[in-house]
Amino acid sequence: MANLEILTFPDARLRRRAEPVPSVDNEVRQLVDDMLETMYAAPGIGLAAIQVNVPKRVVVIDVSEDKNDPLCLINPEIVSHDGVEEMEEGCLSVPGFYENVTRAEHIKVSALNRDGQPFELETGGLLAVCIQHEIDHLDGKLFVDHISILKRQRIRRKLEKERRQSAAAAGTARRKAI
Ligand code: QAP
Ligand code: CO
Repeated sequence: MANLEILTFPDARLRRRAEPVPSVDNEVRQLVDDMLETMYAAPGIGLAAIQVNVPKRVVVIDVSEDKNDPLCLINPEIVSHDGVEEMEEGCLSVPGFYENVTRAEHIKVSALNRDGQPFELETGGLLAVCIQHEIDHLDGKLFVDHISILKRQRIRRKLEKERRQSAAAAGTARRKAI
């Protein structure tokens, strides 16, 4: 198991389209386990492989209260959807920022599980929102693409500034250590 590094907006690698998984082998299962460990450690409720710099169509989610109900979706597809719902979303790749996003209220999704078996899931509420958010990641989309350009720019500038400051602090720490 490994706690993987999570890419943060506006990293260009988050904008790639992830490739379908041709077969669910041990390497994919290892990735799923590492992603679950990374998500639980963060802590978060959902993570897509592209966020840990692996451009494959793999998603892990756990919206349970006790964090004991992991869900793995490989090559997920929305089969049908209905209704409209607005919910406040965050993202491990956009740390510290939360905005309202409008999405489908109910969805039916098909995917492969960790054993490579196909399944379908009909759901609503937070789980439905989370699945849509994670499938967006697989197509290089982030929740900030659903908000105004002004808000998105504000978030991008703040995260770029934080990144510069932490890079500068790391440089100082390194020079002190030498
Ligand atoms: C996606 O997001 C999601 O800013 C999963 O500082 C979120 O797990 C879908 C997190 C909400 C629907 C609703 C975010 C952790 C976790 C942060 C997450 C942060 C620490 C986000
Ligand atoms: Co996200």
